[in-house]
Amino acid sequence: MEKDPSVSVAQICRDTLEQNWRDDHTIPAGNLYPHQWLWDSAFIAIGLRHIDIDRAQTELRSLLKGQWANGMLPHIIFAEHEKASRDRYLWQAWRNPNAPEDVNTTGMTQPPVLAEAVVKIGEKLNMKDRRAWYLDMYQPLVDYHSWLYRERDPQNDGLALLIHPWESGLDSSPPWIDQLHMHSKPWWINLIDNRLGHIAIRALRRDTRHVPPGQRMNDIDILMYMNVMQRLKRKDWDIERILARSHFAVEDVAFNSILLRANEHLETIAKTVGHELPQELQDNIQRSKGALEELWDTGHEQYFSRNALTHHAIKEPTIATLLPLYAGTITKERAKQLVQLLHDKKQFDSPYPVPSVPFTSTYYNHLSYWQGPTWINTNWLIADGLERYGFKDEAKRIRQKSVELVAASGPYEYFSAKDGTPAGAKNFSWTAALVLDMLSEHSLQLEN
Ligand code: 2M8
Repeated sequence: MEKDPSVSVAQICRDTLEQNWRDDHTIPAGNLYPHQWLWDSAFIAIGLRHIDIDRAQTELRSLLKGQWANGMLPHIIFAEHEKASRDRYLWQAWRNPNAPEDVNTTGMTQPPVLAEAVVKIGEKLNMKDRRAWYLDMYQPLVDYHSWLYRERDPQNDGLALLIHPWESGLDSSPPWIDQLHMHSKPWWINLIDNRLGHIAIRALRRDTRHVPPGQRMNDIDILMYMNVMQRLKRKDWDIERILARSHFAVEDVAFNSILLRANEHLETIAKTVGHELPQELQDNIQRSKGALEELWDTGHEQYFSRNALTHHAIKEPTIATLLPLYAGTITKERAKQLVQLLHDKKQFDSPYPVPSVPFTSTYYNHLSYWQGPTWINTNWLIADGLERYGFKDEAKRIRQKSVELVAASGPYEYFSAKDGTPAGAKNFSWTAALVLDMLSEHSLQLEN
């Protein structure tokens, strides 16, 4: 009998998820990412549901341990072992009275993919179990989405703002680097931007011990990220104090696209369990439905994130412009315009779609973190959106190529969009989980 190569890809993905499992959750990758990340766990649960539905549910329930009293779901729940103490201490979430007492977390969030994962698991359950599952997750989700609007949309414009690039999940994406250099560059950075300074920063970095430095953020940018984080910490992670004197807040296209889709899932969950969402949340959800249009740039014919305080567009093109497809709230006309970008060889069309920035971007580098490579999670989101807008061939190609990348090299963190070179962390959990999902849901065939 001929060997079916897709079987072995699935097995490699399952092994990765097994290897990265820790008691009640999955770490993104050994060494580089030893804690639990919010949107990673959501993507991971989407894949885990094909292997073990209980484990997928445990993965998501474990996120709730970290939920703050104000509803925020933090972007990381820190591991409790000794080796993680430096990270816990660096963040000091305990300075804020809303932080949970018995677990250590960061003081900021990440894209709200949770409702998507809850629904995807629900789809695998019979109606009685689905209702029970949704009931468990309903109030934490309501609290989280209510927090997003209450604390992160102070202008009531329907777009949530982010206070640190790490909240976007697309950490080093050009709009964030642009804003960082424009509004958050401390005076002393130029003084240490020299050989000795770099040696000192490198000695403190843990990530570049595990991944070649050229595939991670550069030393100065990462130092500036840490500096912004320290400033937020000094304000005790209190949003009013943070925003009172900040110039560094962004209404991010990708994050808001994900929030819009998550709202729709939350409505489904509420309907299934027979609950009415709180009126204020319903109003916010309603208001945010058309808000992405605020971020559309006529002239560049694409979406841009914008500075949340000045409302100036940050005109750095990135993959985020395609995420409104996933939101599902844009018109068919807009969706067609985005598909044109996807077909444009100078922009996003590539042998291994979808590059995290278009080829025309001045930031483009084929292996540099969120500034060029293809990531499987953004592929999953874009393909899901394309399919719902009826662009089935485009969706299929993205999934097919994603699976091929992993079949050729294993579940790496990211890959060159030009030649498929694997990069970043090995045995990366969301890559494994989402490829499993693509294989299970879309009956893809691997060529040869
Ligand atoms: C990356 O972000 C973390 C900080 O949160 C890091 O660079 O150390 C991003 O790719 C982020 O999206 C992801 O959730 C995280 C863990 O995989 O790694």
